[in-house]
Amino acid sequence: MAEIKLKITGMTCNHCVAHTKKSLEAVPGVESAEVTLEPGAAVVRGEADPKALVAAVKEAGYQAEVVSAIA
Ligand SMILES: [Cu+2]
Repeated sequence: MAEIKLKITGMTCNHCVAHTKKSLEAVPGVESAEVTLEPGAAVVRGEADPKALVAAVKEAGYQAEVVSAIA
């Protein structure tokens, strides 16, 4: 299973964290997503397209960039 790490900016509270987690877990292929506020980051497990993950975070109202993607 692949593990993709994202840097996320724009989250300010635990509501943002929950919103981001929900958005990531809605992306096809995602098994689980762990999101932290400080530092703003996510670890996504599954077989998702990293670009789709970034797009989902943007759609939720935050900014994301891929830090690493381990197949
Ligand atoms: Cu918030």
